[in-house]
Amino acid sequence: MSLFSKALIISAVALIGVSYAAAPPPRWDSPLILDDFDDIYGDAINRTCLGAVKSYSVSGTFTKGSYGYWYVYSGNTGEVFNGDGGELSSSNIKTAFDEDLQCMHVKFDADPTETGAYAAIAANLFLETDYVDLSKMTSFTVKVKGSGDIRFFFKSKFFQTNKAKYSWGEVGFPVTLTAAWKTLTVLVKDIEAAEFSDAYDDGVDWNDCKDAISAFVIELAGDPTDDNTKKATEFWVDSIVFDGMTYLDVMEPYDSLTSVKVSRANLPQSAFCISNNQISYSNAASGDVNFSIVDLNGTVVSRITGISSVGTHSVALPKLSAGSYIVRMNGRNSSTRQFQILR
Ligand SMILES: [Ca+2]
Repeated sequence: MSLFSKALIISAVALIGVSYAAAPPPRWDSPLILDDFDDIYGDAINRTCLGAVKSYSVSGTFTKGSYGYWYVYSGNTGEVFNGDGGELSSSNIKTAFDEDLQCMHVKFDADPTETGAYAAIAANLFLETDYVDLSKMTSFTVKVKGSGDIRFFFKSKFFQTNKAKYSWGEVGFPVTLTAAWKTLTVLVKDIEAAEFSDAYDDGVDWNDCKDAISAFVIELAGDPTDDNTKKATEFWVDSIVFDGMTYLDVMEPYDSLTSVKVSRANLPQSAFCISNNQISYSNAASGDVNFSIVDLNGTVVSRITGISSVGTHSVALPKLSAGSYIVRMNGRNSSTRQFQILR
């Protein structure tokens, strides 16, 4: 036996030896994730984790409602592209998300001589007309990398109400991107109106806006070291979390929660475990669950329909040839696990 194959078997055994502890059931008091982009294999690719929760609450059973969705806008020479350089629009917003990295990957461009250029990708928290109270938020955290300058900001009722006075400059935080991933946590005290805006001059900040927020936006920002000109920007964004808040804090109507049971497929951190050639999972409420088994070339080698009723279930893994596979649990928010088969 060559050293190589020995090493391969040892590492495979180590992997198989891992017994995944069953994850605790997801709870309404889980951290409030706007989006982790981990459910991008679903057919409602532009929906956010947060939006999925609301659609469940309203109907009492899980539906893919039109809540919490990503969209793009641009103008005055500003443009929005996907990672492959294709122009993004609402009809192809799916391509704004990298399926391998399970994150957003977008490029902005604008004529640097056009001072009014703008380009952005945004998520309504629920609907454009729904204002959400984020007063309890202590900071927001986002994983980000890339090149150029972007700004995260929150669309608020305050700016809508005062649009005659403040035509732009909604409260947010600018970031100069770096090639390596970094986890950025922005304290609410650092969220303020955009520099050079009338709102900035008047000291408008998070406290003015926090109780009525409609959207989270990523926009092309000026280079602070170079006259604030807007240059081509490329970025990857992942795991947008509103720290200090849970799903309980944003559910409406709050009272309906007591009668709503949560399907783990509908919440972030849905989970399952693999052991003894079986996939085990549990449903807190009934709802469709299915699994895809994918080889390392990305080919789906098997699809398994799960049991949809309430309770803990196990489904058998099919016969597979030796190799490495990824199992995806497909619900509103999918999760994945990797495993290896030895023969
Ligand atoms: Ca992700």
